[in-house]
Amino acid sequence: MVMHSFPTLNNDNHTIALQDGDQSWTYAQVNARIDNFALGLLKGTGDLEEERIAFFMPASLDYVTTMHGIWRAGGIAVPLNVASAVSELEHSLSCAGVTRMIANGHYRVVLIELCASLDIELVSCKEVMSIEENLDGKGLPDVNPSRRAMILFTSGTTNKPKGVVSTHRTIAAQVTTLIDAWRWTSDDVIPLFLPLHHIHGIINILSCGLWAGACVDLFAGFDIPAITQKIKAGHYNVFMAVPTIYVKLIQHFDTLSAQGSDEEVKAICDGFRAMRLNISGSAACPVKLFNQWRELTGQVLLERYGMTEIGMGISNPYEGERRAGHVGQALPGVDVALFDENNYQITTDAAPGEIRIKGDNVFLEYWDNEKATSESFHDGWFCTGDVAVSDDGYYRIMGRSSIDIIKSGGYKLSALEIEGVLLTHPDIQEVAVIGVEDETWGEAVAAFVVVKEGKSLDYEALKSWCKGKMSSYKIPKLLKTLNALPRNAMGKVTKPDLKKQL
Ligand code: MLC
Ligand code: AMP
Repeated sequence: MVMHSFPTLNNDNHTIALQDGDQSWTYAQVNARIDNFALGLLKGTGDLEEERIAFFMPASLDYVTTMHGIWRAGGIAVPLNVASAVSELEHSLSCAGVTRMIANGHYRVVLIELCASLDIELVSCKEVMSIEENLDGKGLPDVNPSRRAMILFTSGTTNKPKGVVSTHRTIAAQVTTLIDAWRWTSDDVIPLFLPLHHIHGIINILSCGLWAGACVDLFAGFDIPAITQKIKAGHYNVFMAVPTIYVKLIQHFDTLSAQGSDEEVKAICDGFRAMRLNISGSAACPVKLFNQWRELTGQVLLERYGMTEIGMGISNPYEGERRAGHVGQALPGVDVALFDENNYQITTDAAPGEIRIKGDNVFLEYWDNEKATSESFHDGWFCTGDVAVSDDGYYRIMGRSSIDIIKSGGYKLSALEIEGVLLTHPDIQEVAVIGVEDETWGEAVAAFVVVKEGKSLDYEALKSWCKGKMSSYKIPKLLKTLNALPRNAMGKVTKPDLKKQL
């Protein structure tokens, strides 16, 4: 039996799976294209045997074809961040031992040198596509669900991102849990504008949508005018985003109102009002934002909590109370518990502890990093590093155990990774990076630097120096120069003291 990567992607289904601008494709069309692509990848071999194949493309038919084609041919999909500086990709590619890269057009051009230097075959989606007819899955391997399917890179408390490996079974568990919990059906239509190298876009939107037989409308980025036009027209019934997107929408409404376009604001808000579900996640949704959104649109945001390593773990209910400032309860099939520093499980309300997770939704391993994998589990529980309390059964996130992880606009950033780049600046002697509270981004990256003797540094100069050396969303939003960084008796920078200096 050939395992088709997703149940609704079959040749008899003539409903619309994907939209992109004025184009659309049925499940049958997407399915046939994926089979051809998978055959083309195999080049006559029976199974890719977990070959790591990376792809560098925005949300598109080609993205879906590539991701599922790799899965069907028995490979491991390594989706890359199209907003990365090319210099940042080398680590992921060499860490995962990538041998082939799929990219089109200008995305392909920028990778030519890098791929050549790493001995990676660089091909376009079209070049891979088999010229054989669709053989209805014939010639494709039978991929056991326990096999590795995907590697997503995530920042951590070390300065190099780690490759989170999920199996086909992990992905199926993550997807099916959400389909039930959030009542996905084939009548759903959802816009997808989030980046497609993270689970929020890949699992919660794209994969749940395709598994449920729904219609996913693709955007290369958060294109407010295009998306709000369709919201106004009542095109969507589900909307999922990070809190920053809701903040940006409210800012957009303010701008429209200031231009005298209250009617337009009302029409967009009515589009949201008519939807069956609005979800917020990937970062804390402030209570103020939760209330503002309800006042504007009548939608009670469903907040949920997740992580690259676990998919979604905790969610407010579809039916029942969605509590502001809380992420809800354990999702079905996911075990959630709080533990104190001595690894004792906390059973009383209001006592903070680290969130730990068990279940089929949990990833298999960090790629090629046994040490990090074993350190992140305790007694079979995955240790998230997030601290929460339970308020009569509803979890409330208190923060993270590490100050070196920053969540900006839903992106997880490593302070140490950013510090590592800033330290290569010729005028910087010492640097410490932290996240500071910010209304739009949740947290904004702030850099505290000590410059070399006789040198000075202004913000604009630092920002332009950073371009091309790191993804633009990692570039500090604040710069403060100090004579010395605050340190404790051991010589370690006391980052909490830096917060007080702002
Ligand atoms: C963009 N910019 C950011 C930023 N995004 N700065 C800080 N943090 C961010 N997240 C900066 C750019 O560098 C640029 O700066 C300016 O903002 C405009 O860029 P843009 O690309 O036009 O912005 P926009 O399209 O509005 O992007 C904002 C956004 C995007 C919110 C749409 O950040 C985004 O898609 N975030 C979601 C990330 C995500 O999917 N996370 C989920 C991870 S999974 P300048 O100075 O050059 O103008 C996970 C698990 C879970 O967390 O639970 O889901
Ligand atoms: P990532 O590693 O990029 O998948 O990000 C996962 C992290 O995002 C989690 O460990 C949390 O710190 C954070 N996160 C996700 N959802 C929420 C939420 N609803 N509230 C607060 N933090 C969240």
